[in-house]
Amino acid sequence: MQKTISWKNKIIYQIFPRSFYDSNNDGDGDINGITKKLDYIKSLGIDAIWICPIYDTNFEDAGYDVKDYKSVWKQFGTIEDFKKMINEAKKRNIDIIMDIVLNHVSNQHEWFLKAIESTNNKEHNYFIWRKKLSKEEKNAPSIFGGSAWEFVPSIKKYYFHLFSTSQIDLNWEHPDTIKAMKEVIDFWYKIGVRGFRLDAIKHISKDFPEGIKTSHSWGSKVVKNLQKFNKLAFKNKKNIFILGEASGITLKELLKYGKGKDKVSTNFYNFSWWWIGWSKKTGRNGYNPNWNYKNFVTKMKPFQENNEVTPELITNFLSNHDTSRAISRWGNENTFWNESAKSFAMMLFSLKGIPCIYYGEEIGMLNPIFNLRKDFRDVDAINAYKNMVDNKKIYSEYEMTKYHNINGRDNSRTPMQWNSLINAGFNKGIKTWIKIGDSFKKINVKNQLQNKNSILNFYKKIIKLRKNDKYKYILVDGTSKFNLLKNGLFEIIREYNGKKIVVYINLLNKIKNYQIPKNAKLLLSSWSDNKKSDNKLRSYESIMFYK
Ligand code: TEU
Repeated sequence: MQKTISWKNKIIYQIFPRSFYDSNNDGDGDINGITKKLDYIKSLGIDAIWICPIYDTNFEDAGYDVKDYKSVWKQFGTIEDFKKMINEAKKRNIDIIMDIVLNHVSNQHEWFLKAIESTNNKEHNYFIWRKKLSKEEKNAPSIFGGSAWEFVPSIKKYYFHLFSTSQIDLNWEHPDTIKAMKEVIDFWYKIGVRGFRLDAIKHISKDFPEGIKTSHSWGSKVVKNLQKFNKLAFKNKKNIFILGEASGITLKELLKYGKGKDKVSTNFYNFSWWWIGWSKKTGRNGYNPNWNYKNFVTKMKPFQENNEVTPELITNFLSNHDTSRAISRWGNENTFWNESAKSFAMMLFSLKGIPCIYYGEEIGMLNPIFNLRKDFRDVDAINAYKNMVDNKKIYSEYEMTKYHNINGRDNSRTPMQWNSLINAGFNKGIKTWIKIGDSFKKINVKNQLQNKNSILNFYKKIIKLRKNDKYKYILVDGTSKFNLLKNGLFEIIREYNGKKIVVYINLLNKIKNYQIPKNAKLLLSSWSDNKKSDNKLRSYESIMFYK
Protein backbone atom coordinates (compact mmCIF):
# COMPACT_ATOMS: atom_id res chain seq x y z
CA MET A 1 0.00 0.00 0.00
CA GLN A 2 1.14 3.48 -0.82
CA LYS A 3 1.51 5.80 2.15
CA THR A 4 -0.38 9.03 1.65
CA ILE A 5 1.81 12.04 2.18
CA SER A 6 0.14 15.36 1.56
CA TRP A 7 1.53 17.09 -1.50
CA LYS A 8 2.94 20.04 0.43
CA ASN A 9 5.39 17.66 2.13
CA LYS A 10 6.64 16.15 -1.09
CA ILE A 11 9.84 16.75 -2.99
CA ILE A 12 9.50 16.68 -6.77
CA TYR A 13 12.15 15.57 -9.26
CA GLN A 14 11.75 16.65 -12.89
CA ILE A 15 12.95 14.38 -15.69
CA PHE A 16 13.55 15.21 -19.34
CA PRO A 17 13.01 11.61 -20.50
CA ARG A 18 15.04 11.66 -23.69
CA SER A 19 18.14 12.41 -21.64
CA PHE A 20 17.77 10.53 -18.38
CA TYR A 21 18.84 6.95 -19.06
CA ASP A 22 18.94 5.03 -22.35
CA SER A 23 18.14 1.44 -21.35
CA ASN A 24 18.24 -0.06 -24.87
CA ASN A 25 21.28 1.81 -26.18
CA ASP A 26 19.59 3.50 -29.15
CA GLY A 27 20.74 7.02 -28.36
CA ASP A 28 17.52 8.17 -26.68
CA GLY A 29 16.57 7.95 -23.03
CA ASP A 30 13.42 5.94 -22.33
CA ILE A 31 10.77 4.93 -19.82
CA ASN A 32 12.52 1.69 -18.92
CA GLY A 33 15.55 3.84 -18.22
CA ILE A 34 13.55 5.80 -15.65
CA THR A 35 12.33 2.54 -14.08
CA LYS A 36 15.91 1.32 -13.83
CA LYS A 37 16.90 4.46 -11.97
CA LEU A 38 13.99 4.57 -9.50
CA ASP A 39 16.18 3.30 -6.67
CA TYR A 40 18.58 6.14 -7.31
CA ILE A 41 15.71 8.66 -7.28
CA LYS A 42 14.31 7.12 -4.12
CA SER A 43 17.72 7.27 -2.45
CA LEU A 44 17.62 11.06 -2.81
CA GLY A 45 14.36 11.20 -0.86
CA ILE A 46 12.08 12.05 -3.78
CA ASP A 47 8.29 11.60 -3.49
CA ALA A 48 7.10 12.50 -6.98
CA ILE A 49 8.54 12.62 -10.48
CA TRP A 50 7.36 15.08 -13.10
CA ILE A 51 8.16 13.61 -16.50
CA CYS A 52 8.20 15.92 -19.52
CA PRO A 53 5.94 14.68 -22.37
CA ILE A 54 6.37 11.03 -23.41
CA TYR A 55 3.49 10.93 -25.95
CA ASP A 56 3.80 10.07 -29.59
CA THR A 57 5.43 13.09 -31.21
CA ASN A 58 7.69 14.40 -33.95
CA PHE A 59 9.78 15.91 -31.15
CA GLU A 60 9.90 19.27 -32.88
CA ASP A 61 9.39 21.00 -29.56
CA ALA A 62 10.76 18.27 -27.29
CA GLY A 63 7.49 16.36 -27.16
CA TYR A 64 5.32 19.44 -26.55
CA ASP A 65 4.02 18.71 -30.05
CA VAL A 66 1.75 15.79 -29.30
CA LYS A 67 0.54 13.47 -32.06
CA ASP A 68 -1.48 11.16 -29.84
CA TYR A 69 -2.14 11.73 -26.14
CA LYS A 70 -2.88 8.08 -25.48
CA SER A 71 0.24 6.49 -26.84
CA VAL A 72 3.93 6.64 -26.08
CA TRP A 73 6.58 7.75 -28.58
CA LYS A 74 8.35 4.60 -29.76
CA GLN A 75 11.73 6.02 -28.75
CA PHE A 76 10.44 6.21 -25.18
CA GLY A 77 8.90 2.71 -25.19
CA THR A 78 5.33 1.49 -24.81
CA ILE A 79 2.29 1.93 -22.61
CA GLU A 80 3.27 -1.38 -21.00
CA ASP A 81 6.63 0.09 -20.07
CA PHE A 82 4.83 3.07 -18.60
CA LYS A 83 2.55 0.84 -16.51
CA LYS A 84 5.55 -1.06 -15.25
CA MET A 85 7.23 2.21 -14.30
CA ILE A 86 4.15 3.40 -12.41
CA ASN A 87 3.95 0.13 -10.48
CA GLU A 88 7.61 0.19 -9.59
CA ALA A 89 7.31 3.83 -8.56
CA LYS A 90 4.31 3.03 -6.34
CA LYS A 91 6.30 0.32 -4.57
CA ARG A 92 8.73 3.07 -3.64
CA ASN A 93 6.03 5.56 -2.66
CA ILE A 94 6.78 7.76 -5.64
CA ASP A 95 4.03 9.49 -7.58
CA ILE A 96 4.19 10.25 -11.27
CA ILE A 97 3.24 13.70 -12.56
CA MET A 98 2.23 13.72 -16.21
CA ASP A 99 2.84 16.73 -18.43
CA ILE A 100 -0.46 17.60 -20.15
CA VAL A 101 -0.14 19.80 -23.22
CA LEU A 102 -3.49 21.57 -23.41
CA ASN A 103 -2.94 24.58 -25.59
CA HIS A 104 -1.92 22.95 -28.86
CA VAL A 105 -1.42 19.70 -30.76
CA SER A 106 1.15 18.58 -33.31
CA ASN A 107 0.50 19.26 -36.99
CA GLN A 108 0.60 15.46 -37.32
CA HIS A 109 -2.20 14.96 -34.80
CA GLU A 110 -5.19 13.20 -36.37
CA TRP A 111 -7.43 16.20 -35.69
CA PHE A 112 -5.25 18.59 -37.58
CA LEU A 113 -4.82 16.19 -40.48
CA LYS A 114 -8.62 15.97 -40.71
CA ALA A 115 -8.96 19.72 -40.25
CA ILE A 116 -6.87 20.46 -43.31
CA GLU A 117 -8.29 17.64 -45.39
CA SER A 118 -11.61 19.47 -45.69
CA THR A 119 -13.17 22.50 -44.06
CA ASN A 120 -16.36 20.42 -43.78
CA ASN A 121 -14.79 17.95 -41.38
CA LYS A 122 -15.88 18.61 -37.82
CA GLU A 123 -12.24 18.67 -36.69
CA HIS A 124 -11.78 21.82 -38.72
CA ASN A 125 -13.55 23.70 -35.94
CA TYR A 126 -11.13 22.48 -33.29
CA PHE A 127 -8.59 25.06 -34.47
CA ILE A 128 -8.43 28.82 -35.05
CA TRP A 129 -8.66 29.98 -38.68
CA ARG A 130 -8.60 33.11 -40.84
CA LYS A 131 -9.38 33.44 -44.49
CA LYS A 132 -7.59 36.75 -44.57
CA LEU A 133 -5.26 38.34 -42.08
CA SER A 134 -5.85 41.83 -40.76
CA LYS A 135 -2.89 44.20 -40.61
CA GLU A 136 -2.44 43.45 -36.89
CA GLU A 137 -2.62 39.74 -37.48
CA LYS A 138 -0.01 39.92 -40.21
CA ASN A 139 2.38 41.38 -37.65
CA ALA A 140 1.50 39.08 -34.79
CA PRO A 141 4.63 37.10 -33.85
CA SER A 142 4.70 33.63 -32.33
CA ILE A 143 6.63 32.95 -29.11
CA PHE A 144 9.28 30.94 -30.99
CA GLY A 145 9.77 33.63 -33.64
CA GLY A 146 8.17 34.29 -37.01
CA SER A 147 4.48 34.90 -37.69
CA ALA A 148 1.75 33.43 -35.47
CA TRP A 149 -0.34 32.64 -38.56
CA GLU A 150 0.53 30.00 -41.13
CA PHE A 151 -1.10 29.49 -44.52
CA VAL A 152 -2.41 26.09 -45.61
CA PRO A 153 -2.53 26.16 -49.44
CA SER A 154 -4.90 23.18 -49.81
CA ILE A 155 -7.75 24.95 -48.00
CA LYS A 156 -6.52 28.53 -48.52
CA LYS A 157 -6.72 29.45 -44.85
CA TYR A 158 -4.38 30.53 -42.10
CA TYR A 159 -4.17 28.73 -38.74
CA PHE A 160 -3.04 30.26 -35.48
CA HIS A 161 0.02 28.99 -33.59
CA LEU A 162 1.36 30.69 -30.48
CA PHE A 163 4.47 28.48 -30.40
CA SER A 164 6.13 26.80 -33.44
CA THR A 165 4.37 26.27 -36.78
CA SER A 166 4.06 22.57 -35.94
CA GLN A 167 2.17 23.29 -32.68
CA ILE A 168 -1.36 24.23 -33.67
CA ASP A 169 -3.45 26.07 -31.10
CA LEU A 170 -6.69 24.39 -30.13
CA ASN A 171 -9.92 26.28 -30.11
CA TRP A 172 -10.92 25.99 -26.47
CA GLU A 173 -14.32 27.45 -27.29
CA HIS A 174 -15.22 24.14 -28.88
CA PRO A 175 -16.72 21.66 -26.38
CA ASP A 176 -14.99 18.68 -28.03
CA THR A 177 -11.59 20.09 -27.12
CA ILE A 178 -12.38 20.16 -23.42
CA LYS A 179 -13.97 16.72 -23.53
CA ALA A 180 -11.00 15.24 -25.34
CA MET A 181 -8.59 16.65 -22.78
CA LYS A 182 -10.73 15.27 -19.96
CA GLU A 183 -10.42 11.84 -21.58
CA VAL A 184 -6.66 12.22 -21.67
CA ILE A 185 -6.68 12.83 -17.90
CA ASP A 186 -8.97 9.80 -17.35
CA PHE A 187 -6.73 7.61 -19.46
CA TRP A 188 -3.58 8.33 -17.43
CA TYR A 189 -5.42 8.41 -14.12
CA LYS A 190 -6.63 4.87 -14.75
CA ILE A 191 -3.05 3.79 -15.30
CA GLY A 192 -2.14 5.30 -11.93
CA VAL A 193 -0.98 8.86 -12.60
CA ARG A 194 -1.86 11.14 -9.69
CA GLY A 195 -0.21 14.41 -10.65
CA PHE A 196 -0.84 16.55 -13.71
CA ARG A 197 1.29 19.45 -14.88
CA LEU A 198 -0.91 21.59 -17.06
CA ASP A 199 1.28 23.17 -19.72
CA ALA A 200 0.96 26.80 -20.76
CA ILE A 201 -2.52 27.23 -19.24
CA LYS A 202 -2.54 31.00 -19.23
CA HIS A 203 -2.61 30.90 -23.04
CA ILE A 204 -5.63 28.72 -23.68
CA SER A 205 -8.08 31.58 -24.09
CA LYS A 206 -7.32 34.01 -26.88
CA ASP A 207 -8.87 37.40 -27.40
CA PHE A 208 -8.73 38.52 -30.99
CA PRO A 209 -7.72 40.88 -32.41
CA GLU A 210 -4.68 41.09 -30.19
CA GLY A 211 -2.33 42.29 -32.91
CA ILE A 212 1.27 42.49 -31.86
CA LYS A 213 0.59 41.81 -28.20
CA THR A 214 2.21 38.45 -28.49
CA SER A 215 1.44 36.07 -25.75
CA HIS A 216 -2.35 35.92 -25.36
CA SER A 217 -2.04 35.56 -21.61
CA TRP A 218 -4.99 35.10 -19.25
CA GLY A 219 -7.55 35.77 -21.97
CA SER A 220 -11.12 36.66 -21.03
CA LYS A 221 -12.40 33.07 -21.07
CA VAL A 222 -9.46 31.41 -19.36
CA VAL A 223 -11.30 30.93 -16.07
CA LYS A 224 -14.54 29.75 -17.63
CA ASN A 225 -12.80 27.23 -19.88
CA LEU A 226 -10.32 25.87 -17.37
CA GLN A 227 -12.95 25.55 -14.66
CA LYS A 228 -15.14 23.63 -17.04
CA PHE A 229 -12.21 21.37 -17.83
CA ASN A 230 -11.22 20.94 -14.16
CA LYS A 231 -14.74 20.05 -13.18
CA LEU A 232 -15.00 17.43 -15.89
CA ALA A 233 -11.52 16.04 -15.52
CA PHE A 234 -10.79 16.06 -11.78
CA LYS A 235 -14.14 15.70 -10.06
CA ASN A 236 -14.28 12.32 -8.26
CA LYS A 237 -10.54 11.89 -8.37
CA LYS A 238 -8.84 11.83 -4.97
CA ASN A 239 -5.50 13.17 -3.79
CA ILE A 240 -4.75 14.67 -7.18
CA PHE A 241 -1.98 17.21 -7.62
CA ILE A 242 -2.47 19.87 -10.26
CA LEU A 243 0.58 21.90 -11.14
CA GLY A 244 -0.36 24.86 -13.29
CA GLU A 245 2.30 26.22 -15.61
CA ALA A 246 1.75 29.90 -16.26
CA SER A 247 5.09 31.54 -16.93
CA GLY A 248 5.78 34.81 -15.15
CA ILE A 249 2.75 34.45 -12.87
CA THR A 250 2.55 37.43 -10.50
CA LEU A 251 1.52 37.28 -6.85
CA LYS A 252 -1.81 38.86 -7.70
CA GLU A 253 -2.43 36.31 -10.44
CA LEU A 254 -1.36 33.46 -8.16
CA LEU A 255 -3.92 34.41 -5.54
CA LYS A 256 -6.60 35.01 -8.15
CA TYR A 257 -6.10 31.79 -10.12
CA GLY A 258 -4.94 29.59 -7.23
CA LYS A 259 -7.65 30.44 -4.70
CA GLY A 260 -11.24 31.58 -4.51
CA LYS A 261 -13.78 31.88 -7.25
CA ASP A 262 -11.36 32.11 -10.18
CA LYS A 263 -9.30 29.11 -9.10
CA VAL A 264 -8.00 27.11 -12.06
CA SER A 265 -5.19 25.10 -10.44
CA THR A 266 -4.33 23.93 -6.93
CA ASN A 267 -0.65 24.71 -7.28
CA PHE A 268 1.40 26.96 -9.53
CA TYR A 269 4.97 26.67 -10.64
CA ASN A 270 6.66 29.73 -9.11
CA PHE A 271 8.40 31.80 -11.79
CA SER A 272 9.87 34.44 -9.41
CA TRP A 273 13.46 33.85 -10.49
CA TRP A 274 12.73 33.06 -14.12
CA TRP A 275 14.01 36.21 -15.75
CA ILE A 276 17.11 36.75 -13.61
CA GLY A 277 19.90 36.86 -16.17
CA TRP A 278 17.65 36.92 -19.19
CA SER A 279 17.24 39.56 -21.82
CA LYS A 280 14.90 39.19 -24.74
CA LYS A 281 17.25 41.03 -27.05
CA THR A 282 18.46 37.89 -28.75
CA GLY A 283 15.16 36.06 -28.78
CA ARG A 284 13.92 34.11 -25.82
CA ASN A 285 17.44 32.96 -25.10
CA GLY A 286 19.09 36.31 -24.62
CA TYR A 287 21.45 36.82 -21.73
CA ASN A 288 21.77 39.88 -19.56
CA PRO A 289 25.26 39.88 -18.04
CA ASN A 290 24.26 42.69 -15.71
CA TRP A 291 21.68 40.67 -13.84
CA ASN A 292 21.47 41.52 -10.20
CA TYR A 293 21.78 38.78 -7.57
CA LYS A 294 19.66 40.89 -5.22
CA ASN A 295 16.69 39.96 -7.39
CA PHE A 296 16.63 36.52 -5.80
CA VAL A 297 15.30 38.22 -2.71
CA THR A 298 13.26 41.02 -4.21
CA LYS A 299 11.42 38.75 -6.64
CA MET A 300 10.73 35.93 -4.17
CA LYS A 301 10.05 37.99 -1.03
CA PRO A 302 6.44 38.97 -1.83
CA PHE A 303 5.51 35.32 -2.44
CA GLN A 304 7.24 34.12 0.71
CA GLU A 305 5.92 36.74 3.08
CA ASN A 306 2.29 36.69 2.00
CA ASN A 307 0.37 34.46 4.38
CA GLU A 308 -2.25 33.71 1.78
CA VAL A 309 0.43 31.87 -0.15
CA THR A 310 0.12 28.52 1.59
CA PRO A 311 2.87 25.90 1.24
CA GLU A 312 0.78 23.75 -1.11
CA LEU A 313 0.12 26.64 -3.47
CA ILE A 314 3.56 27.00 -5.07
CA THR A 315 6.33 24.83 -6.46
CA ASN A 316 9.78 26.45 -6.36
CA PHE A 317 12.68 25.56 -8.66
CA LEU A 318 16.12 26.66 -9.83
CA SER A 319 16.05 25.42 -13.41
CA ASN A 320 14.06 23.26 -15.79
CA HIS A 321 13.92 22.14 -19.42
CA ASP A 322 13.22 25.72 -20.53
CA THR A 323 16.28 27.30 -18.91
CA SER A 324 20.01 26.84 -18.94
CA ARG A 325 21.67 25.10 -15.97
CA ALA A 326 21.28 27.18 -12.80
CA ILE A 327 24.92 27.04 -11.69
CA SER A 328 26.22 28.11 -15.11
CA ARG A 329 23.75 30.96 -15.24
CA TRP A 330 23.95 32.23 -11.68
CA GLY A 331 26.59 30.37 -9.72
CA ASN A 332 30.29 29.69 -9.98
CA GLU A 333 31.45 27.08 -12.49
CA ASN A 334 35.03 26.97 -11.26
CA THR A 335 36.65 27.26 -7.85
CA PHE A 336 33.40 27.54 -5.94
CA TRP A 337 31.34 25.17 -8.10
CA ASN A 338 30.63 22.85 -5.16
CA GLU A 339 29.85 25.62 -2.65
CA SER A 340 27.74 27.68 -5.04
CA ALA A 341 25.63 24.66 -6.05
CA LYS A 342 25.05 23.90 -2.37
CA SER A 343 24.19 27.53 -1.62
CA PHE A 344 21.51 27.52 -4.31
CA ALA A 345 20.19 24.19 -3.01
CA MET A 346 20.04 25.57 0.51
CA MET A 347 18.17 28.64 -0.70
CA LEU A 348 15.63 26.52 -2.60
CA PHE A 349 15.02 24.11 0.26
CA SER A 350 14.66 26.88 2.84
CA LEU A 351 11.67 28.39 1.07
CA LYS A 352 8.00 27.96 1.66
CA GLY A 353 6.55 25.89 -1.20
CA ILE A 354 7.23 22.51 -2.76
CA PRO A 355 10.84 22.12 -3.97
CA CYS A 356 11.37 20.74 -7.46
CA ILE A 357 14.81 19.46 -8.47
CA TYR A 358 15.65 19.29 -12.16
CA TYR A 359 17.58 16.10 -13.06
CA GLY A 360 21.32 16.66 -12.81
CA GLU A 361 20.94 19.65 -10.52
CA GLU A 362 21.68 17.34 -7.60
CA ILE A 363 25.18 16.76 -8.99
CA GLY A 364 25.71 20.37 -10.07
CA MET A 365 25.55 19.70 -13.82
CA LEU A 366 26.74 22.63 -15.92
CA ASN A 367 25.97 23.97 -19.39
CA PRO A 368 27.81 22.00 -22.06
CA ILE A 369 29.72 23.74 -24.85
CA PHE A 370 27.91 23.88 -28.18
CA ASN A 371 30.50 24.74 -30.82
CA LEU A 372 28.30 24.88 -33.89
CA ARG A 373 24.82 25.77 -34.97
CA LYS A 374 24.18 22.15 -35.92
CA ASP A 375 24.76 21.02 -32.31
CA PHE A 376 21.47 22.58 -31.20
CA ARG A 377 18.21 20.60 -31.14
CA ASP A 378 15.73 23.09 -29.66
CA VAL A 379 13.19 24.60 -32.08
CA ASP A 380 13.52 27.87 -30.21
CA ALA A 381 17.25 28.05 -30.96
CA ILE A 382 16.89 26.78 -34.53
CA ASN A 383 14.25 29.45 -35.24
CA ALA A 384 16.35 32.18 -33.67
CA TYR A 385 19.20 31.37 -36.10
CA LYS A 386 16.75 31.46 -39.01
CA ASN A 387 15.10 34.69 -37.97
CA MET A 388 17.91 36.72 -36.51
CA VAL A 389 20.95 35.40 -38.37
CA ASP A 390 19.71 34.28 -41.81
CA ASN A 391 16.73 36.58 -42.40
CA LYS A 392 17.14 39.77 -40.45
CA LYS A 393 20.94 39.52 -40.11
CA ILE A 394 20.86 41.12 -36.66
CA TYR A 395 23.53 38.78 -35.32
CA SER A 396 26.33 36.78 -36.84
CA GLU A 397 26.11 33.01 -36.50
CA TYR A 398 29.05 33.17 -34.12
CA GLU A 399 27.29 35.70 -31.89
CA MET A 400 24.09 33.66 -31.85
CA THR A 401 26.01 30.51 -30.94
CA LYS A 402 27.56 32.38 -28.01
CA TYR A 403 24.16 33.55 -26.77
CA HIS A 404 22.59 30.12 -27.01
CA ASN A 405 25.55 28.71 -25.11
CA ILE A 406 24.64 30.92 -22.20
CA ASN A 407 20.89 30.68 -22.12
CA GLY A 408 19.60 28.21 -24.71
CA ARG A 409 17.20 25.51 -23.54
CA ASP A 410 19.45 22.73 -24.89
CA ASN A 411 21.88 23.50 -22.08
CA SER A 412 19.67 21.68 -19.65
CA ARG A 413 18.69 18.86 -22.00
CA THR A 414 21.93 16.90 -22.33
CA PRO A 415 22.22 13.34 -20.95
CA MET A 416 22.35 12.73 -17.24
CA GLN A 417 25.94 12.17 -16.17
CA TRP A 418 25.95 8.82 -14.40
CA ASN A 419 29.67 7.99 -14.47
CA SER A 420 32.95 8.82 -16.21
CA LEU A 421 32.73 6.00 -18.78
CA ILE A 422 31.59 6.25 -22.40
CA ASN A 423 28.66 8.64 -22.93
CA ALA A 424 28.73 9.42 -19.22
CA GLY A 425 27.04 6.08 -18.51
CA PHE A 426 23.84 7.32 -20.18
CA ASN A 427 24.01 4.32 -22.54
CA LYS A 428 26.50 1.77 -23.76
CA GLY A 429 28.11 3.92 -26.39
CA ILE A 430 25.73 4.51 -29.31
CA LYS A 431 25.74 8.13 -30.49
CA THR A 432 23.35 10.18 -28.38
CA TRP A 433 20.55 12.39 -29.80
CA ILE A 434 22.22 15.50 -28.36
CA LYS A 435 25.80 15.94 -27.24
CA ILE A 436 27.09 14.79 -23.86
CA GLY A 437 28.05 17.49 -21.37
CA ASP A 438 31.77 18.29 -21.39
CA SER A 439 32.10 18.06 -17.63
CA PHE A 440 31.04 14.42 -17.16
CA LYS A 441 34.47 13.07 -16.21
CA LYS A 442 34.40 15.28 -13.15
CA ILE A 443 30.67 15.79 -12.59
CA ASN A 444 28.85 12.48 -12.36
CA VAL A 445 26.71 10.46 -9.97
CA LYS A 446 29.26 7.71 -9.36
CA ASN A 447 31.96 10.14 -8.24
CA GLN A 448 29.60 11.97 -5.99
CA LEU A 449 28.21 8.88 -4.31
CA GLN A 450 31.76 8.12 -3.20
CA ASN A 451 32.46 11.57 -1.83
CA LYS A 452 30.73 12.47 1.41
CA ASN A 453 31.14 16.18 0.70
CA SER A 454 29.63 16.04 -2.75
CA ILE A 455 26.72 18.14 -3.97
CA LEU A 456 24.71 14.92 -4.30
CA ASN A 457 25.22 14.05 -0.65
CA PHE A 458 24.34 17.60 0.31
CA TYR A 459 21.01 17.26 -1.52
CA LYS A 460 20.36 14.04 0.37
CA LYS A 461 21.12 15.77 3.66
CA ILE A 462 18.92 18.77 3.02
CA ILE A 463 16.02 16.57 1.87
CA LYS A 464 16.39 14.48 5.02
CA LEU A 465 16.35 17.64 7.06
CA ARG A 466 13.17 18.83 5.41
CA LYS A 467 11.57 15.51 6.25
CA ASN A 468 12.89 15.27 9.81
CA ASP A 469 9.95 15.47 12.25
CA LYS A 470 11.79 18.07 14.28
CA TYR A 471 12.18 20.53 11.41
CA LYS A 472 9.56 19.66 8.86
CA TYR A 473 6.81 21.75 10.48
CA ILE A 474 9.02 24.79 10.29
CA LEU A 475 10.34 24.16 6.78
CA VAL A 476 7.02 23.13 5.29
CA ASP A 477 4.39 24.99 7.29
CA GLY A 478 6.29 27.81 8.95
CA THR A 479 5.99 31.46 8.07
CA SER A 480 8.74 32.76 5.85
CA LYS A 481 10.72 35.99 5.89
CA PHE A 482 13.24 36.62 3.14
CA ASN A 483 15.56 39.59 3.74
CA LEU A 484 18.33 41.21 1.80
CA LEU A 485 20.91 42.34 4.36
CA LYS A 486 22.88 45.55 3.83
CA ASN A 487 26.08 43.68 3.06
CA GLY A 488 24.44 41.55 0.38
CA LEU A 489 23.77 38.38 2.37
CA PHE A 490 20.31 36.84 2.18
CA GLU A 491 18.58 35.92 5.40
CA ILE A 492 15.69 33.46 5.41
CA ILE A 493 13.75 33.02 8.63
CA ARG A 494 11.18 30.25 8.86
CA GLU A 495 9.13 30.06 12.04
CA TYR A 496 6.51 27.74 13.50
CA ASN A 497 5.24 27.97 17.08
CA GLY A 498 8.25 29.98 18.20
CA LYS A 499 10.76 27.51 16.73
CA LYS A 500 12.95 28.87 13.96
CA ILE A 501 15.18 27.87 11.11
CA VAL A 502 17.50 30.75 10.27
CA VAL A 503 19.49 30.65 7.05
CA TYR A 504 22.20 32.91 5.66
CA ILE A 505 22.91 32.63 1.97
CA ASN A 506 26.07 34.04 0.43
CA LEU A 507 25.82 34.08 -3.36
CA LEU A 508 28.94 36.19 -3.74
CA ASN A 509 32.58 35.37 -4.28
CA LYS A 510 33.39 37.54 -1.25
CA ILE A 511 33.83 37.21 2.50
CA LYS A 512 30.91 38.64 4.43
CA ASN A 513 30.43 39.50 8.09
CA TYR A 514 27.33 38.34 9.87
CA GLN A 515 26.04 37.63 13.37
CA ILE A 516 25.91 34.00 14.38
CA PRO A 517 22.43 33.66 15.91
CA LYS A 518 22.56 33.12 19.70
CA ASN A 519 21.70 29.73 21.21
CA ALA A 520 21.37 28.27 17.77
CA LYS A 521 22.32 24.83 16.55
CA LEU A 522 24.25 24.60 13.29
CA LEU A 523 22.35 22.27 10.96
CA LEU A 524 24.11 22.56 7.63
CA SER A 525 26.74 24.50 5.75
CA SER A 526 27.66 24.76 2.09
CA TRP A 527 31.33 24.53 3.00
CA SER A 528 32.40 20.99 3.70
CA ASP A 529 34.50 21.81 6.76
CA ASN A 530 31.20 22.85 8.40
CA LYS A 531 33.10 25.46 10.37
CA LYS A 532 30.96 27.90 12.29
CA SER A 533 33.51 30.58 11.61
CA ASP A 534 33.95 33.71 13.64
CA ASN A 535 30.98 35.75 12.36
CA LYS A 536 32.28 35.54 8.81
CA LEU A 537 30.96 33.72 5.80
CA ARG A 538 33.46 32.81 3.10
CA SER A 539 32.72 32.93 -0.65
CA TYR A 540 29.48 31.06 -1.35
CA GLU A 541 29.33 29.98 2.26
CA SER A 542 25.72 29.52 3.27
CA ILE A 543 24.65 28.23 6.61
CA MET A 544 21.50 26.95 8.31
CA PHE A 545 20.65 27.12 12.02
CA TYR A 546 17.88 25.87 14.27
CA LYS A 547 16.80 27.78 17.33
O1 TEU B 1 6.36 26.58 -21.80
C1 TEU B 1 5.45 27.67 -21.80
C2 TEU B 1 6.05 28.88 -22.44
O2 TEU B 1 7.07 28.78 -23.07
C3 TEU B 1 5.33 30.16 -22.35
O3 TEU B 1 4.50 30.20 -21.26
C4 TEU B 1 6.31 31.32 -22.42
O4 TEU B 1 7.33 31.09 -21.48
C5 TEU B 1 5.73 32.67 -22.12
O5 TEU B 1 4.70 32.93 -22.95
C6 TEU B 1 6.75 33.80 -22.26
O6 TEU B 1 7.36 33.84 -23.49
C7 TEU B 1 5.82 25.33 -22.00
C8 TEU B 1 6.90 24.27 -21.94
O7 TEU B 1 7.51 24.28 -20.68
C9 TEU B 1 7.88 24.48 -23.06
O8 TEU B 1 8.93 23.54 -23.03
C10 TEU B 1 7.14 24.38 -24.37
O9 TEU B 1 8.01 24.70 -25.42
C11 TEU B 1 5.94 25.31 -24.41
O10 TEU B 1 5.13 25.22 -23.23
C12 TEU B 1 5.05 24.94 -25.55
O11 TEU B 1 4.37 23.75 -25.27
